[in-house]
Amino acid sequence: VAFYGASAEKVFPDSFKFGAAGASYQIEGAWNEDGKGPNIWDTFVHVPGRIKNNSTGDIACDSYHKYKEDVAILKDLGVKLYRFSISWSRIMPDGTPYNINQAGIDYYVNLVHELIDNGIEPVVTLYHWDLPQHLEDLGGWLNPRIADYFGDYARVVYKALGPYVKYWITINEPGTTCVTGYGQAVFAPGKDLIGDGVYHCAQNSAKAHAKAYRIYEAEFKQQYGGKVTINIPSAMYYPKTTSSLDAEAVERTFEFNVGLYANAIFKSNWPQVVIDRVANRSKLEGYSFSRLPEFSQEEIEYISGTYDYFALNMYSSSIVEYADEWAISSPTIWLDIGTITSIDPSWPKSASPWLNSDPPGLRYVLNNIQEKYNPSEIIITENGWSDTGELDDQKRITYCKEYLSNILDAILEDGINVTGYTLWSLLDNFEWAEGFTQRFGIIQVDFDSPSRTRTYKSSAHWYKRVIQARAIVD
Ligand code: PNW
Repeated sequence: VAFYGASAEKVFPDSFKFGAAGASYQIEGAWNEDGKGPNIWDTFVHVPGRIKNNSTGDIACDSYHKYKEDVAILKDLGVKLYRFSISWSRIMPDGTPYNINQAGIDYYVNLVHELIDNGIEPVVTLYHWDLPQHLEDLGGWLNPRIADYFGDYARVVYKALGPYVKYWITINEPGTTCVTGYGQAVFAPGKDLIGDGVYHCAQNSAKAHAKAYRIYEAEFKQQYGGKVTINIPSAMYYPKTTSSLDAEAVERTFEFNVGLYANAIFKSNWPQVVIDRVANRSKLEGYSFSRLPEFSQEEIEYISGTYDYFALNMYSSSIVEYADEWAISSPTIWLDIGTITSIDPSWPKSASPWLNSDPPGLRYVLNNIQEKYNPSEIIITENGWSDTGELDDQKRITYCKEYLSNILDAILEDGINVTGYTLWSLLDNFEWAEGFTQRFGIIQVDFDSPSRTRTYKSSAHWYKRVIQARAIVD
């Protein structure tokens, strides 16, 4: 095999595990089978006009029925990690422990056994955006009690899967839920509360995560020895110019997009720049208080330090520029941030408008995260490329090759302890509001065939060779 570019003959250390990822609502289907309750995505997709082509995840990849085939593919690829998420309402139909659906628990226990029997380690996300509808009816992520509900749910899952799972993720990308679901009405639950709901959601996500972490720590850690964290996405943000104003704009962008969800956990409290800017603007807008809710001292201490590793999602980069204070208009997080973002036109474009290829960005982000939060271990829990589903997906191969090469350099040259990579995604799947129009899989799924036939793309054959060589090959 030929080796690739700058990473010629460099191999991934033994501590590094290759993997692949997916999420419950995007792949499982079986939306109303075997006692599963409705969640906010079930509700959202059935409202005409919400999703491209009015597609739904009712069947998706049908992984609820086809998980053994999926695991066989994972085994053939040679991956050692499989990241999947649990559908909360599949095991607790209304989200509360009053009614536990044994069929739902059995599904995940069977999946985990199938993985382990085939030498694949599960990386389990408790929450990947599919909130039980009943809990949304109580206010969802805007209701401070969500932390208690989430804690009860986490305990049920830890009990069922604790012996088999060493890597836990509480919440996938709280920021995407808070901004896109509660701020912009683009994702479920479709709320348009960009000036304040976003911040309540961010606070309740931190509290819920911490509760689930503390429950594991107190009741399961000693026995099972697993690691728990939250999952945080970060793009790379470059300053537009070398001016100090643009440097500050980059810092603000990072703290509002990453720090808003990470700081309380990996450091302490909200980032100061977020506290200051939201307070300032709230005052200008006539509020007698800040739209950013406060944490009590007790909450700050309870949340701080609730991580055992860093789970990073990284796809893309953007260029950030200082923006003059806008005139007072309705409050939004965008005005609180006060920047203009753009992209470098030379970055190759995927099928997703927000996703452009800038491979060195990943190495920068790994260094930023290491510097800012100093985790002892980082797993890249998502990274991948979208197209329209072609089998000969050369652009995906190029993207993954170059991003993996930068991971390798971060490990070998920068000394960052990246221990895993779960490529997004194993299968073409339901891409949220985009339906099936953007495909991320290294395995093609035929959504027109009742059997949801799986076919290897060129990238799957390539990834298999990379895993075998433990090096970046052509
Ligand atoms: C992730 N961004 O979302 C999600 O965790 C997946 O469920 C999703 O399928 C995948 O990425 C692809 O979209 C993201 O704007 C959404 O940087 C947006 C961004 C990043 C990740």
